[in-house]
Amino acid sequence: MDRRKFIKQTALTGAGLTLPNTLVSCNDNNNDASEVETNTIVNTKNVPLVIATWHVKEATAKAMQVLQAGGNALDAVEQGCRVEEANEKGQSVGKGGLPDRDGNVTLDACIMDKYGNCGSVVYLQNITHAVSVARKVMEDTPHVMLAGEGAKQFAISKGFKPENLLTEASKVAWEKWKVEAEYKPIINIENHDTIGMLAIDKNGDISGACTTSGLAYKMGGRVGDSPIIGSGLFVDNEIGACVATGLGEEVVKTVGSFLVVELMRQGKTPQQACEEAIKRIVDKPNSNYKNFQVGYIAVNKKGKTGSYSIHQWFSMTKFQNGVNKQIQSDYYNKV
Ligand code: SD4
Repeated sequence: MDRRKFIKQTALTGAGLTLPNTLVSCNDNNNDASEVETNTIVNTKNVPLVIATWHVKEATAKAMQVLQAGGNALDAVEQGCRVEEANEKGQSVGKGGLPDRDGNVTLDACIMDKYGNCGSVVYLQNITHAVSVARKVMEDTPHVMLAGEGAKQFAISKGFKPENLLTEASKVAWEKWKVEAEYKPIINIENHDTIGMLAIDKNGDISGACTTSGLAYKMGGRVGDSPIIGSGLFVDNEIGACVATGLGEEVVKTVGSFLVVELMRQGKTPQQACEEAIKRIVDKPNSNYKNFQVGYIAVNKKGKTGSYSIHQWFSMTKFQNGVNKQIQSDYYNKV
């Protein structure tokens, strides 16, 4: 089952399905709930390291290739995310991303380096590699965030080539959706996923990136958590980093990735921090959590990782010590 269908199905039914045998159990998540982290020392045995949301082994392999060649974490996450952006079969990111209700593919992305510098693009159209445009915003402008037509013109001025991102497959899916679609945001009939990636390089420095076409069939102009620093992504090179996936509105409301990093700063392991951040969402008065998915992945300065989601079937891809594997995430809603 593709992950979009899975998220939709999980959101609607909470159904428990058979664990795909390619997945590694969440116990392999290099976490230890009883251990209080000090977070200050890089464990050189654990690095370099790459983790990413969902099953994206080609993307993590590309990022690890950069790190093994002596590249830094920033280059690694950019190159890794570009693999998914260029993948037309992935209907959540870059080229081939599912459009909004009006048929426009609009991209959100951000990137953050070891110094706490960051760059972001929102509502970017016709440019496949949104993550690289975000990096240019970070490095070549005095700003953090560029939106819409301004972001597109900036990208073109930097040599990015405009192209049509709506593939035939995504157009057909959109036209099918339109037959029954109500023109208002009903979250549990929508599909979503994204790629977020975190890396630690051989020097022990951390960077992260996140790129998405956002919610399929979203309202025109809608922007999610993915380009919002602190929500979709946060990196603190002293402590660790976190990246989010799922229903961006709920991540933004709790400033999710910043929250996870701050919880690690207070001594929680990456796993404990992800669990606490998910709990913040589900424990809200009148929380509608049974109808949406949110997942976090996190890494601390020691190279320990964690992942957690509201519903089953969220996973993380992790490349460490020569092994590139998909790890099934533990989750909250076990009823
Ligand atoms: C958004 N968080 O636009 C993104 C989409 C996503 O899994 O991550 N989907 O809300």
